[in-house]
Amino acid sequence: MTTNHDVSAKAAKYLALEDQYGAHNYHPIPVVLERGEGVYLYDVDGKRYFDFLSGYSAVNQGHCHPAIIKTLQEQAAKLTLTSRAFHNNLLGEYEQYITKYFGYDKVLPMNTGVEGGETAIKLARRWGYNVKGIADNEAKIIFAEGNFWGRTLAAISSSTDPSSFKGFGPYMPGFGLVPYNDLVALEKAFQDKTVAAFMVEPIQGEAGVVLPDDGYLKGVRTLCTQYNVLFIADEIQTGLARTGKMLACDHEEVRPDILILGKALSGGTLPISAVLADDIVMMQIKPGEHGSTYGGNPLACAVAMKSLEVLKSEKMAENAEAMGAILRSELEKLNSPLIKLVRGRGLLNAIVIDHKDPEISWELCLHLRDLGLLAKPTHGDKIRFAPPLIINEFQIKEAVQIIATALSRLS
Ligand code: PXG
Repeated sequence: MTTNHDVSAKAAKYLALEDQYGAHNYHPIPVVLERGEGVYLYDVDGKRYFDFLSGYSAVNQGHCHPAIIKTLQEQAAKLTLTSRAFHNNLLGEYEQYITKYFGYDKVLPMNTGVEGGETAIKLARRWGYNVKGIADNEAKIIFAEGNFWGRTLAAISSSTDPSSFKGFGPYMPGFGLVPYNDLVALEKAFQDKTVAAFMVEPIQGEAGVVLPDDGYLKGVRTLCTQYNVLFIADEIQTGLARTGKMLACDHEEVRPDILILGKALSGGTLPISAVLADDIVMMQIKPGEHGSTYGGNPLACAVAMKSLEVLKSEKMAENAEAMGAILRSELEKLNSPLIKLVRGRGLLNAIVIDHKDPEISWELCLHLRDLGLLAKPTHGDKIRFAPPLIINEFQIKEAVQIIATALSRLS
């Protein structure tokens, strides 16, 4: 069945501007958004959509959360940036707040998620030289195949996805790979005494919401301790209540040595990331050896504290756990021949499409858009369903109805 998915003349003007003046480094769903409120987004023609992506989990607290926006506006009118050349009255308070919240000695504030990853790797290398006693320039960091942690040269150097790394070499030395969810391979890699750290997503987000077996994270923790290797958890997408616990690592009660957070640390308002670790790791970096102009700015500090506070006060982890279970069971009940698999944890979910035409996922997302729900395929046959964590049961059921209608339009 062919359907006309054209956008309005008004929307077309915005698409044309981006096409002419912006780099073509993305391939977005054709929809032009101008307003967000809670679980909803509104386009330039006033049409309302369920947001089932949540800015890749940056908007866990819902669009324009009133308490976060109030804090943002009040602080923006007072002081936004001092640089780290001087102190500001919010940095220490924020550092105390976030370290007590997650139970680490210290935090290093950065901006984007990928900077958080870079920071964690620098910390691990330094710990490797100063504490573990690895010879200069020999430290190795191990990653899991299928990882995604951003687009910098270091991040693509650890990638197994050719669309990330191909044509951008030469690559960062000192990186190794093991299959995800494979403790035997990890232990083998750890035989090398120059390994300083293993960096891993507790659930692989961009790979298509790939969950490891139960016990994997516990196994990672045990092996890292046994072989004196730092366990770096990239919780940029899985953390901050998304999977039904404050951290995805909490599902197996493991504590990483280095914890990386980003995205929802600002509720989708600013790029704010944080790297948490204990003194034995964090104190290896001395003044002047790492930082960033915007890292730890007072606006970010105020916004991050409020973003963390509302996750707890509004019980968003509990809601994600409950609503995620309903979402998966309602999707399974559809019994659609087009859905090969429904998987996920909390409100980080994906369906895997069963169809020989790789374009079908894109087509399904266009039908979803037409019907008022925004989602995007990842790696061809997977579509992530990750609404803001404030969604209620009624809204979940309405969204699943939309998904059912969209699926019926394809068959
Ligand atoms: N780690 C994980 C697990 C991520 O999902 C990053 C690190 C990097 O965060 P920043 O803030 O540097 O983008 C991510 C990012 C995109 C996109 O193109 C980003 C992500 C997933 C899918 C698409 O913006 N996650």
